[in-house]
Formats: sequence, C-alpha cells, structure tokens
Amino acid sequence: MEPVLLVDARDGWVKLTLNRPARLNAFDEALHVALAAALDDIAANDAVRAVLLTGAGRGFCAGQDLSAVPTAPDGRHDLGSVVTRFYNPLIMRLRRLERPIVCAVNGVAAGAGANLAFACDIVLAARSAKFIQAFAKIGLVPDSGGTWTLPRLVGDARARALMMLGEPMSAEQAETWGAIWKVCDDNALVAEAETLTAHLATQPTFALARTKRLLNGSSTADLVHQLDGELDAQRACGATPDYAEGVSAFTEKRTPRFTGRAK
Ligand code: T3D
Repeated sequence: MEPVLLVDARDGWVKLTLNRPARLNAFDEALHVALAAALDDIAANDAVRAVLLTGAGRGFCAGQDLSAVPTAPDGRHDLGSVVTRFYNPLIMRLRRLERPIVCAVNGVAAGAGANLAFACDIVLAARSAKFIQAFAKIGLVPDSGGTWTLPRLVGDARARALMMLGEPMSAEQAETWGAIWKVCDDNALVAEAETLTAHLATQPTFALARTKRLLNGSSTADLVHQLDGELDAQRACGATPDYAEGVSAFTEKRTPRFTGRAK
C-alpha cells in the first residue's frame, strides 16, 4: 500500500507530500501520525535546514477526512479529541519547527487543509488552487489556528466573510490580499517551490529560526517586549559562524557559505 505521507530527503532539505489523493489528501489518523513523526525527525536532525510541504494529485488537502471521524462511547462524534490529539499539536509543531517551511498549495485547500497552509512560513500556490474555510458548511467553527491566522493575514472583514460564507478564496485573491507569498503557474509550482526550499537550506538557519520565533510572537507582544526579543536574538546571531561568514563574504564580494550552525 502507498504510504500516506511521502518523505523525500534532498540535499539539506526534506519534501513532505500528503499522499491520499483519492480523498484530496484529507487527514485521517494515519496521516496525522506520519506527519507528526516526520516533523519530529526533522526537528532532531540538524542536517535538515528547510522543509517543503505539498500534496499529491489535484488537491493540496481537504482538511479532516469526514469519513474517518472517531465517535465517543455515547455514539456522538468526538471532534474535541481529534483537535486535541492532532490538529492543535500539528499547528504548534509547524510554528515551533526551527526551520523555514515552504508550502506549495498544488490544488484545493479546504477546512483544516487551508489553515495548515497558513501555518507554514512561505506559501506558494498554483494559479488554479483555492482556499476554502469549509467549516460553516458542515456546522463547525474554523480550527487549526484559522481564527488567529487568517484575520492577521487578510484583515478582519475578509476573514469574517470567508469563514461565515465558506466561499473560496482564489490563489490570486490570496496573493493580492496578503494570505500567501506568491501565485505560480500550475506547471511551474513544484519547480519554483523546490528551488526556493533548496535556497533556504543554504541560508543562515539559526538566524532564520530566530526570525521565525520573533514573528510568531510579534502579533501578541508589545513593542518593548519585541525589542527585547530582537536584542536577545541579535546577540545570539552575532556570535554565530554564519554572521562572521556573512560579513566576510560581503567584504570579499562573494556568495556566503552558511553552515546554519549556532556555534
Ligand atoms: O474531527 C473533526 O472533524 C474536527 C476537525 C475539523 C477540521 C476540518 O478540516 S473540518 C472541514 C472538513 N473538510 C471539508 O468540509 C471539505 C470537504 N470537501 C469539499 O468540500 C470538496 O471536496 C472540495 C471543495 C474540497 C473539493 O471539491 P471537488 O468538487 O473538487 O472534489 P470532490 O468531488 O468533492 O472530492 C473528490 C473526492 O474526495 C470525493 O470522493 P469520491 O466521490 O471521488 O469517492 C470526495 O468525497 C473526497 N473528499 C473530499 N474532501 C473530503 C473527501 N473525503 C473525505 N473527507 C473530506 N474532507
């Protein structure tokens, strides 16, 4: 049987492909478990300096597999257990992973699938892709951090309408509204995303990780707190070999060779 997650180790980076194309890569328990394990392996491996997340087939991810929702002993669907065990930890794993995560949205991203994409660091989308806050259509609230992430990306008015109406946001709207980094032609998406991830894998990983940490905290911190955080991070970055290399390369007018290491 095909694995539900394809893990493809490249030179300094890993490509993760959600692989349940017949269900538009909707999450069942096996996919959650495999993705969590892969992200934990990456976190523990300093040789991996960037991650690319995408989907197999014509969809990116249709959120929860609606045919695989566990039931509580009283026979009701127990959505709380799925969110507690899987979706909330997944979003925190992505946000806390000290590597840049590129997301290549190759097709429809619905429900938790859309909010999974928005939890990544740099999102590219195929021109034909769309993002759907599908939750209200089945009587649910947006989860996987969507009510936190989407208003910060596109503004409150757009987030409210997208979530209450469940209407698709096209890839081009997503780019124009600031929800994603870039739209790519469908047949160029994979190559562009791979090139970008490979580039990130050669960059100063420690500094990128500290940048990610600062950005994660910025929307809830006040300026004084944020300035303190930048001070700590800058001090730590200033002690890395990558800072020395970056300055040398600048002075010598050559491309820097970063190791990504803290020491
Ligand atoms: O436990 C919990 O539920 C709590 C957590 C919730 C998180 C969530 O993500 S809730 C939201 C769940 N997702 C959805 O509601 C989206 C459901 N899917 C759709 O609305 C549509 O499929 C799409 C708009 C995403 C795509 O439409 P379209 O017309 O391009 O494709 P399709 O024909 O609807 O789907 C293709 C196949 O994928 C189809 O199977 P079939 O008929 O060919 O055998 C369809 O049933 C299957 N599929 C699509 N989404 C899901 C799914 N199967 C299971 N679960 C899905 N979410």
